[in-house]
Amino acid sequence: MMQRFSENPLLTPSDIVPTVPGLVCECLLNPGAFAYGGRVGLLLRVAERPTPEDGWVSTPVLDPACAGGMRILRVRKDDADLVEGDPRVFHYKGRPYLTTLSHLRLAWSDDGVHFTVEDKPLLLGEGAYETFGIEDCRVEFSEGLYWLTYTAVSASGVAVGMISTADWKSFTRHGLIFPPHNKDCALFPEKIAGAYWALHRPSGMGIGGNYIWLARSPDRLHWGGHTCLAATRPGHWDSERVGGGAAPIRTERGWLAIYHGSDENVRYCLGLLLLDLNDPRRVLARSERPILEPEADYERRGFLGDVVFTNGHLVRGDDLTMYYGASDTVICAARTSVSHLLSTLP
Ligand code: MAN
Repeated sequence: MMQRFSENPLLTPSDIVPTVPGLVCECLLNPGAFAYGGRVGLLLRVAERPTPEDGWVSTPVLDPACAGGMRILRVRKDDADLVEGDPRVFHYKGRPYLTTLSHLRLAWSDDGVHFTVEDKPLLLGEGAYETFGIEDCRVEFSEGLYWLTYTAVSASGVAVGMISTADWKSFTRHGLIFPPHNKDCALFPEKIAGAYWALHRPSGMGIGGNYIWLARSPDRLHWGGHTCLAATRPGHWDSERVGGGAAPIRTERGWLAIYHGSDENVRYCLGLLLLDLNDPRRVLARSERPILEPEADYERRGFLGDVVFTNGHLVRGDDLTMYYGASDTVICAARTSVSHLLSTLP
C-alpha cells in the first residue's frame, strides 16, 4: 500500500554528532515533518546513552543541579537492585528509568530525500517534567505558527508538552497540555465547529488500555470534551496499544489519520482511521489490515526490531510522503496517495 524510498534508511545514528563527548546516539527515530522556507524539515528524536561498558548499565538523566545540567546513572549489571526490561527501560531500586535520553534535532532537505542534520540539539528537556528527555514530536502549522506537541518524560510520568515557533529560532514553551500518562498528541490543522481538536493517548491502569482519544479546546491549552475514538482490538495487529501519528489529513470523505498499533509481541504496524469532517468524534472507518508493517531488514532488526512508527508526513495535492522510524534505530520514508489510502477503507 506504500512504496518505501529506495534510499532508505535516509538517516542513521552515525549521522549524529553527540550532544557532549562521552555520549553516543543509539537510536534515531520518529521525526515530525514540516515545510519551511522552501525546504523540508524533520524534527528528529535523537536518543543518546553513554558509550557502553562491559558489566555496567548507564543512562543520562537531566539534572540542573549538576555541571552541564546532566548526570550519568551507572549501575553494575550484577546489582541485585537492577531489573532490566525491554531494551528501552530498566528499573533500579524499584524506580523506572529509560536506557536512553532523547532530545529533538533538526534535519533539512531540498528534495525530501537527502537530509543534512544539524550538529547541535534544537530542543532539550527542560524543567522537572522532562528530566528523562523529550520525544516523538508532531509539528503542525496553523495560524502562522508551528505547533510542536511532544512526549515529556520524567520520574513523575510520561506527559504531553507543547511549544510554538514562527521561525525555528525562537520558541515559546506552553508547558504540559496533557498530564501523565499520555503521549502521541497530534493537533488538527484547523478549527472544527469553532474549536481546536487533538488526538492523544492516555493509558488506563487495569481498566481501560492504551487507546486513542480526542479532545477539544478553545485555545490549545485547556482541553475537554473527551471522547475515546479507538480501542485496541484483541487478536488483531493492534491488540496491545494504539496511538495517533501526525495531524489528521482533510479529505473529501473525512479526516484521515494514520495511527500506530502494536500487538503482544511488541510488533508495531501502521493503519488508518477516518473521522467525520464536521464532527471528528464520529469514526467512519478503520483499517482491517496495516498500511505498513515491518518487512524490510531495517524495520525488522535494530534497537527494537519489528517496528514502524510515524509522527510526520507531508501532503502535496494527492501525494503523501510519510517519514517514519524503523526498528527504533533509523529514519525512513514511504510514499503513497491520499486517494489510494482512502480506497483501502470500507
Ligand atoms: C516507551 C517507548 C520508549 C519511550 C518511553 C517513554 O517505553 O516508547 O521509546 O522512551 O515509552 O515515552
